[in-house]
Amino acid sequence: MTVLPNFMSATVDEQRLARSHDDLAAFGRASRGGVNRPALSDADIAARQYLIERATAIGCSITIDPLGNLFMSLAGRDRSLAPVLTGSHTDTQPSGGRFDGAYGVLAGLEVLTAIQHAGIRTRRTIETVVWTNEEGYRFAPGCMGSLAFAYPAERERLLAATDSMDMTVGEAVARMRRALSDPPERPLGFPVSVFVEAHIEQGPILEQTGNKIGVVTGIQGKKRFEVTVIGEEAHAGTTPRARRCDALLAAARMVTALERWIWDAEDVARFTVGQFEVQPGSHAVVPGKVIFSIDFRHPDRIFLEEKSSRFLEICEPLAGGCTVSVHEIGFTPPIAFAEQVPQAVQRAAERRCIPWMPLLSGAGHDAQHLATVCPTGMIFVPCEKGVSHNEAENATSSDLATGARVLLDVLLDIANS
Ligand code: HGY
Ligand code: MN
Ligand code: MN
Repeated sequence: MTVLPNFMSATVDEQRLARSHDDLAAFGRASRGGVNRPALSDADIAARQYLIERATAIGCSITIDPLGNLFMSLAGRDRSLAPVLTGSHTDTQPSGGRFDGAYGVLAGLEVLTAIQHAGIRTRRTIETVVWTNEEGYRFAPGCMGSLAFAYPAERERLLAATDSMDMTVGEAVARMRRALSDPPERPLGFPVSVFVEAHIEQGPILEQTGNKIGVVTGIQGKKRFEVTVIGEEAHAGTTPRARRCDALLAAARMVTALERWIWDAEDVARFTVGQFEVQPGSHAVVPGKVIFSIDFRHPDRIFLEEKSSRFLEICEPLAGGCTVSVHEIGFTPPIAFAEQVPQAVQRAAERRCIPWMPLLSGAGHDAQHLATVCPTGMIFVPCEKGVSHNEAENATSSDLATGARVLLDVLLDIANS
């Protein structure tokens, strides 16, 4: 058994990594070739079972913490040292792709497989983690598992969060544990040496510039809001315009005005109304209530705070007899990764003569919470036309393998430091 790592012997297998993606995409396969795998759903549980079988087959130990974060650990020589973590998420958006999240988990599993096949025993344990509920679609907030890991005091609040069927996270985690035959429990949060997450870029820059590795420097900030407009239900046929308090028309005016308020010539600000609920939702009733979401992102915290501080002031004059409230439901400040990990990623790309560039992440990731408790970084690989959160999301097996090779080198570097 080779004790000291031989960088040449541990090799990422492009075909094996591609097959892993095909296998995982089967859990929650959607009609247009993508994946619909809500957090802790039957499909997500099946995906986790698949990962546990693959990891166990290469000698990993399996543990799950109170938020359902799943750890697949390849033991190092010195268990007293804090482990090196990699990984991402298996839950997806309802019309999600095959790579968002899955790639970070499968690249981590591929790295553990390559190390084990090469007979390498690293100094530190290396663990691939599946963070629970990153997308924040079934339960809010998103990045829930990594948030609890970084801030264990949030445990009870997060376990009490409910989905649209009033099932709590705690109940869903217990259900998942039973289905997975109760793997050993791990405490919530433990010392970590470094966390490195591989992910598709979910944007067009790497593809447009011909670079194959994004050395991620940080993640932009995000504010989330819920806007509620209350008017008066009325008969669609008999109610004169002058007598209407139409919540939908008022909400539509507000969305247009907010978009104009946030608009920036440099196209950096990101303003999205992804949810728009109209009540009672009958064609013959003037809408009495509308609830819509705002997902607002920008690299500059001041811009986020200054622009959003005037959202209510902009909406109220457009209410047309309705009432309006703007409720902030989430804020993740922009973060910059400490130089140690981005530099390690850059060195690994340069050592392999892979074209790379620094990139700020427009998307949120679990790394944003790990960055508050340990040196953290991300490795981006290109995805076709930058399309993501869309069933057409695509990435080539070659690009996925390139990112996994850089991840292998970075993890071996750190695990033997
Ligand atoms: O919304 C995000 O940025 C992440 O993809 N969940
Ligand atoms: Mn993701
Ligand atoms: Mn996503």
